[in-house]
Amino acid sequence: MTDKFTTTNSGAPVASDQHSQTVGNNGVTALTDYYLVEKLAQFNRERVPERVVHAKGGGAFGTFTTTNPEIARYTRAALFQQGVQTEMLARFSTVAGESGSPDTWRDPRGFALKFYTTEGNYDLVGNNTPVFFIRDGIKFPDFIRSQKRLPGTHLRDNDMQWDFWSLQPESAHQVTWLMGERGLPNSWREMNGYGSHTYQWINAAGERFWVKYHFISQQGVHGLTNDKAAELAGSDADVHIRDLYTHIEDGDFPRWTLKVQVMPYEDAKTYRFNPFDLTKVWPHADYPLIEVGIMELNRNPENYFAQIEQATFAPSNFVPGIGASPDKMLMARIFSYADAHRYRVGTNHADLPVNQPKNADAHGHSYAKDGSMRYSFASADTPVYAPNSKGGAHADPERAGDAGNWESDGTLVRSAATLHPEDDDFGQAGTLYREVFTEAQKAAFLETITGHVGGVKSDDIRERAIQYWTSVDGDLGAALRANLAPIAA
Ligand code: HDE
Repeated sequence: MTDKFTTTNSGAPVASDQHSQTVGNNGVTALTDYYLVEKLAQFNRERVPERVVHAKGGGAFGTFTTTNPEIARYTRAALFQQGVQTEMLARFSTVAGESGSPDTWRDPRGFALKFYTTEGNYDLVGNNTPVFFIRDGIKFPDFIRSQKRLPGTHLRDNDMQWDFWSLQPESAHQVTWLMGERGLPNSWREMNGYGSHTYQWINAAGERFWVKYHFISQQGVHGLTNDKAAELAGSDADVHIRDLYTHIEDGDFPRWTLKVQVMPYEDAKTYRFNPFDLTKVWPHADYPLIEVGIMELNRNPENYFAQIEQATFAPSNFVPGIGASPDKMLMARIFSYADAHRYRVGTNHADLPVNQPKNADAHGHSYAKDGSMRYSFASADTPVYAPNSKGGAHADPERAGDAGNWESDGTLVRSAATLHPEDDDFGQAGTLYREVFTEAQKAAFLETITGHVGGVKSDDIRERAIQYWTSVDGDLGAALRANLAPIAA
């Protein structure tokens, strides 16, 4: 027997973990057996609601080190100054599957990063693809529901997915990424990460730039075949969680090189397509990649629930020198994530150790107080209001920087107007298929979409899906139609 003794949640010694307290062992159980009650009640409350998207995932801690002195030209953000090393947390995830679903379902992968910087936490919540399915956040609930389960049967459904996608042609670029090898990464270590949105950087002189983030895997980018992914979904549903954990355990730390594309502020006004359109990439020929530094994951979580399940990442967590852009999707996310966290984890989610800022400023200098489960607090003589004459913390526009301010005018509209010559839905999807995919990847791609569209029962939706791919590339659409002819017959 060890010299460690079981206690109740309130620290009192426990008489037994094996036997409830009963009258003469005849089954009449005494309610005074407080430990029995506590143990069963606690068990009923062990779960917080899973994430409504990205429920299945895993992650690790690590560091980000800025190596390029040139980056200070574009941003004053402390973490992007040369030589600065910042502790961080990364969480990788699938999108549509519930928290018990297989790691190897075809899906984009979440690539969520939290940097514990000296100026507060900076969260960059991206995916392993540089674009997204929609360009207006108002459609997000609809999009996600079309990828999940039918209300009646509770089954996922290809008709629902292709009905939505074929009626939302803006999805074509992302669906082309999804049906290619990025949709089935071999492991989280072997995939790139992207901020996806255009963000704003502001340097020490107050000059603004637009940027896009690329985290390039130093392990390469490798995908699974449909067959291998299906096999693993059955034989090892947690293969990606296991892969990341064991590589870090073995000291084989995965690394990514962060590179950015930088667009001068004024270029956005005349660029040939909307540079804030989340369904578009910026051709590297227009804005080449500039190396920033190295991300390394080198420490596993000690407790999955406390440090990964309760981790809360929010695109609204900016730091001085980094801000938003006029991207409708980013705007919607700025509201949605912190709202999700207050609901899912609790009012004081940011007070949990994994989410708490590490910079000295943060402790006792926020005027947030009380609320459910709060346990950190400022000293009794710290004022709880501002302004005050008691030496309490005060706001400072210079420290905060004026990130997020940019010139904007025009009337309030509800519109998807295409204001730039190349604001279209299929162009970049066709370029990706024709110019980036190898011949082998094109063949695998046709096989995948044949299988996926082949699973559509409705002739009308299947025809729309064939039209969708024909709009991406005529030859691809013709080959798909030929493959599906037996079904249509
Ligand atoms: Fe998310 N997304 N999202 N998303 N998302 C969430 O926040 C949302 C979008 C992404 O590992 C939720 O904590 C809206 C794009 C990741 O904890 C929720 C819109 C991109 C994660 C939410 C989007 C993402 C989430 C669900 C359309 C890539 C997991 C639970 C405007 C650039 C983060 C939660 C983690 C999670 C809202 C679209 C990536 C519901 C409203 C685009 C990686 O708040």
